[in-house]
Amino acid sequence: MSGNITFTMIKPDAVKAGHIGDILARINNAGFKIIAMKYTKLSAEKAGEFYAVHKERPFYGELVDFMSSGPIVAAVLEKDNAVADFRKLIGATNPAEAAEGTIRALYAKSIGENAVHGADSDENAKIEASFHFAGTDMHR
Ligand code: 3AN
Repeated sequence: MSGNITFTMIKPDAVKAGHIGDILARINNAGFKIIAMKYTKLSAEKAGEFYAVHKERPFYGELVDFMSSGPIVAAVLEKDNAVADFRKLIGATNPAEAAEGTIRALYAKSIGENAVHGADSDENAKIEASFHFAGTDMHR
């Protein structure tokens, strides 16, 4: 394997606003290789399962409703230092705090509807990638 992987989703707000192409271009230009990708929609049940770690947080219900409100793009990305570099590319969770030029600064509306997801550790990247993709769907 030539690098680490991370897992991303382009969230319903950014899909609805027509930003799929722009966001994928930024991901490619930052040196990430797409090794799996699909246009899909999460059921409330699947969204709840994906975000189960946040079950006790006050925004869990809102997060599940939002993430199942419309189609998303799910993808697995490969690059050296993928997890940290991708979180740098997307910027802080709250777009008001996201550095200039980051994907969230450019495309996110709010802390809840924040355009993209990025895995927060190598371990979670693997878990999240296999939540959405079979090993045979990943192509290096
Ligand atoms: P990140 O996605 O930057 O890792 P987390 O793991 O703290 O951020 O939160 C996961 C997701 O939960 C965020 N992407 C965001 O959509 C949502 N979220 C986080 N904090 C809030 C909040 N205060 N209100 C509403 N939604 C939130």
